[in-house]
Amino acid sequence: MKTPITELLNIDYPVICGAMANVSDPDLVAAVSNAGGLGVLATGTFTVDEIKSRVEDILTKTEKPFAVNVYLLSPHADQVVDYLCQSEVKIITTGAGNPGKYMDDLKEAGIIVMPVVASVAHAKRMQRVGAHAVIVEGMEAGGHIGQSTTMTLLPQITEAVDIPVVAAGGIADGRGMAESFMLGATGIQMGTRFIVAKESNAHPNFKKKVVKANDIATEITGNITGHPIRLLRNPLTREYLKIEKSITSAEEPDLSVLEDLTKGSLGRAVFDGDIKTGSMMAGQSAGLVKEEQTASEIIEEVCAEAKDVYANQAKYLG
Ligand code: TUI
Repeated sequence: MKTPITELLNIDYPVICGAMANVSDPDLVAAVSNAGGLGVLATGTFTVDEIKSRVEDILTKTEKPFAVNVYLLSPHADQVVDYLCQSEVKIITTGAGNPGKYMDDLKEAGIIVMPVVASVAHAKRMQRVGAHAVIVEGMEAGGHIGQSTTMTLLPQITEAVDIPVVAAGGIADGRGMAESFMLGATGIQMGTRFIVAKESNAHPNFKKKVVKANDIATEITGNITGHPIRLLRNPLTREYLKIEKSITSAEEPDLSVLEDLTKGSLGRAVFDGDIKTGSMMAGQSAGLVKEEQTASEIIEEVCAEAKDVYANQAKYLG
């Protein structure tokens, strides 16, 4: 497939695997890139050394283009960007903030920058400061989210900017891909579907929960913190939401109880398979994910289905 996104990134399919904390490690990144999509390393709050060793690992596993995500709420974000500017990494995505102050350095280093945006204003600002493309993420996505849905936000942003747009949030199959293209995107980013990729190191218990999830399996926690997070419902989210509700009306809410509850919870879900007290970040599209497949099978199936859907549905509009 050839689109402005495949041309920009020099990849075969306009499919990006969203950076998922602890899940998007070198094996998954390389598998997605080797399959012709774009693998993206999640770096969360990793130090530069932790990122460097992973980048070196990826370079031994693929010669195809891959990206590194910069989590802008990380205390190490400044050092991470400094490192990336003098590394072999040629593409980055950013999340959970505004990468504006880094743009000059990144562009000078010849790096392709694709910020994740969750509003029209942010998308326009990113175009103005020189982003090569934007990834528009609706609140159907897993993890840290904005407020608008993909279906409403995407056409407003494709109308507002001239740079290529990638759609994210709520997409897990070819129907979502076809819909995204109809709304003006020329690439898609999926996370949840890749949690269950064979090459993903998510614990089998976590993968099983994704496959079993239905349409109402996720919750949004953390509104009180200003950083809402979508994840699969379990005893942890029930307890979190109970506490959140009880302290929401407090004049000076004590967030430390919530911090204690979630400390280490991401690792408990992904590495230990603790589906009761672990944070299983996943999007609403979990209800669409049916089975474990290789990254290559996922990418080829989604692209083939998108073409099929288009061929079959377009006749009603013609
Ligand atoms: O970054 C994400 N999702 C994430 S990052 C993450 S790592 C984590 N680990 C442990 C605990 C908590 C988080 C988990 N999920 N998605 C990209 C994204 N960015 N979604 C929304 C945004 C966003 C939101 C507001 C981007 C910019 C923004 O504001 C910019 C501005 O200037 O207003």
